[in-house]
Amino acid sequence: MNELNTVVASAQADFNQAGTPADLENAKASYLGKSGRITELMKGLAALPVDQKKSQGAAINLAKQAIEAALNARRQALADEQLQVQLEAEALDVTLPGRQRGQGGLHPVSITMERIEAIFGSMGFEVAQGPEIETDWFNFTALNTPEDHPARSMHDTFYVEGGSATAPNLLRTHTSPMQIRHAVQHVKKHRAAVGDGGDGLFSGTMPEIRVIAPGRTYRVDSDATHSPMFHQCEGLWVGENVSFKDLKFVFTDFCRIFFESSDLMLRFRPSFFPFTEPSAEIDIQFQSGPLSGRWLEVAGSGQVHPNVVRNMGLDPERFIGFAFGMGPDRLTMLRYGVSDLRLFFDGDIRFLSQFQ
Ligand code: 2NL
Repeated sequence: MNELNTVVASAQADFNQAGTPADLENAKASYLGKSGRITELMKGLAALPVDQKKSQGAAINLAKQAIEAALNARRQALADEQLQVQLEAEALDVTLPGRQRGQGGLHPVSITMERIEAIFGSMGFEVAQGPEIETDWFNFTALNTPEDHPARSMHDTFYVEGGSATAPNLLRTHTSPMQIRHAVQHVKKHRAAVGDGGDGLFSGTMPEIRVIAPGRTYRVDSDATHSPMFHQCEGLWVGENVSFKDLKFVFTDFCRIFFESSDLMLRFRPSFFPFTEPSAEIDIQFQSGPLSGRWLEVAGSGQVHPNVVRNMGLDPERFIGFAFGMGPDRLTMLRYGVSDLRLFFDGDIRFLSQFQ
């Protein structure tokens, strides 16, 4: 009896000493294994007389159960300990703030484009958008550009596949071709609506054409103030009685709203473009702020050339109007005081995020 108590006490002590499940299983073997203490005691029963066999057998069984109970308790304790360590290692601080998704925003030139569209929209202008790959006809010929004009040279224009050998397709160098497309459609739709089947120049009555064409344009040019891809926004207003006075009013109003400056001055300086006659560069002058007092060129403009009116399908004896073209990239530089155009196209988030 005494010996059994000692064995149980010794097993409990060994089990409690075991620091890992592997140690514990080793300790178990020396009591319950093939040649463990309990197993050896069981084997010894065979040599005892029958009357002692029964009582001694029951006593060994009790000891064995006590050892198994101690073993299971220690197994559980080790498992609990291990779980505790794991929980501590994988602890989450649920009070930390969540990770935020970075907030996106509009590119500064897109902000300018949206402002331009909203301002001209409020003056009754439609917005026309169309192909960046153009034909020679829409980009040059329809706009009264002479065959030998330098803008047509390979040094200035990106030519692409398609079109004819003498008039290859190209990346549009301005957004005027879109205005020609819009005007031609406008005239066609109107003639169909009023049942006019004629195919000559139109000289009836028709709602005015009032449209802007914003978008990407391309020229072979690259330095601090020129990018091979840049933006343009052109405007066109054609009707029976639209004059230079209307151009001055519309563009002055636009500039004062765009630059949020009611005392902004404008100057129309004589110039030349193949598609307008007469033509004028438009300069602006701020009356306050860092650019105040300097004349800054912001757009080209003029009365639409009769040949261009004709290419819209309209009789120039009846229809007249004005057009203008401006660079939203440059307008953005002026509005925010940016000195290098290339910053807009480098995609550096440190620069771009300043406009949000
Ligand atoms: C400039 C010059 C200009 C036009 C663009 C135009 C369009 C049609 C008919 C006639 Cl459909 N003209 N556009 C007219 C004058 C100047 O732009 O320096 N742009 C940045």
